Amino acid sequence: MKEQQINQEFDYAKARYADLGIDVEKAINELDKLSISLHCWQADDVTGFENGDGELTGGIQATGNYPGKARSITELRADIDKAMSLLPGKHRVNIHAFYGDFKGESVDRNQIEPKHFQSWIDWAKEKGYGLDFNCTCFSHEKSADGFTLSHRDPAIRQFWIEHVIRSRKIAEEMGRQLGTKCIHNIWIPDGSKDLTVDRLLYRQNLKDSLDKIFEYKTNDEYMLDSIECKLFGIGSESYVVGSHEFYMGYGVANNKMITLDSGHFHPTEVISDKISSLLLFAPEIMLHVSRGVRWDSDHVVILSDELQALTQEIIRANALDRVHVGLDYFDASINRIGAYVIGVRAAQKALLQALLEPIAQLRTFEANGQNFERLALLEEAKALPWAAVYNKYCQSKGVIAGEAYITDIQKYEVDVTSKR
Ligand code: RNT
Ligand code: ZN
Repeated sequence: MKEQQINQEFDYAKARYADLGIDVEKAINELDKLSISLHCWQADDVTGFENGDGELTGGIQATGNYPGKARSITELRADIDKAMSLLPGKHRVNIHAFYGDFKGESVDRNQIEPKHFQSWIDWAKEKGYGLDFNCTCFSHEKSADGFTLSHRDPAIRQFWIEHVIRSRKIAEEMGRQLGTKCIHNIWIPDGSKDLTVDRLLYRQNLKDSLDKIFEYKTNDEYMLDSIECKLFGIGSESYVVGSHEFYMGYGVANNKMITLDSGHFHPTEVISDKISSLLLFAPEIMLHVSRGVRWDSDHVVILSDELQALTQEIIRANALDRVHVGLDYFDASINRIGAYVIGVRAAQKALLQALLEPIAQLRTFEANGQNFERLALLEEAKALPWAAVYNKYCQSKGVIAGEAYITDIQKYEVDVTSKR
């Protein structure tokens, strides 16, 4: 888009929003403060950088074989830098424990230390990114039978307890060095394919393991703990130990942040409506924004009705400081850098639309019982010129506005990823 055109459209949008009493510049400033956490695992189809065959297990699947995936830390960082260059604002990178910089050494999960992540911290510091972190309780021989922290064998549970405590220490160090709180998320694959009779036993084990994990106290100036539930996975269709009720109960009882992943509920169940309930009982919420197509398929996030509902709920609840937006999907069938940019831009557009909502008028209609008026204004708001505001935001940050980023990613593909 030409600069002049962006400016003209923005001026028109500004006047149009002013009619409704909305200050577009204020909305841009708010949006600019919102960091989105980019999951590192989109760049290499959740492979990680441990020695070994790197087979993905745990009931999650990346399908597709689009050429050019990142094969090393250097390539992965370059790809994330490329994606970041096409995103206005300051963002975060969400790293999994098996992406450590092990320098060819064989380091088992119960041996990881902050030093294995120092080069990530240095890179993040240099680029101005925040970091978030995750323990990796899948793609490992000690998770091969589908159980980790809830395993029947206390020695296996202990192995994973050690891994998660070490991961939390790494998160703490990331937050300390970068001066921005690192969120450590626990997601485990535990569950079974078929009917399970000792459901209570595994859940007791998981509760006990979590209690031991959280006995190690971290500094909450540097890191925060979050726990992520799931409905089912491939190979854990009949029973998942860490269900929604399990983690909601655990989180509320122990004051832990709860991660809501859009793909982790029944197909017609949405996480947008969970925000205003959880905010009353959990300290904070982490989002794994994803797009399930018929199942938890982890498709690239797009500007869907549910994404808009999600961001509206955050803004309407005035909860920007308590809800952390992260992405979680892995599509190996399209250009992976493009997948990042589509997802983050969609999340930003949804947040901007929500920030530009004529909320005062909508609330008045609702309070007066004027439900036709409320619905009509919600419909009109969808077509307000928010895209012109987003383009202006991109331009003001020196980032390509509109569809021209497609060509830029194509160029990176020709110059870089196609040569891998
Ligand atoms: C799996 C969970 C989990 C993972 C990442 C890799 O269903 O969504 O968050 O996607 O930890
Ligand atoms: Zn997730």
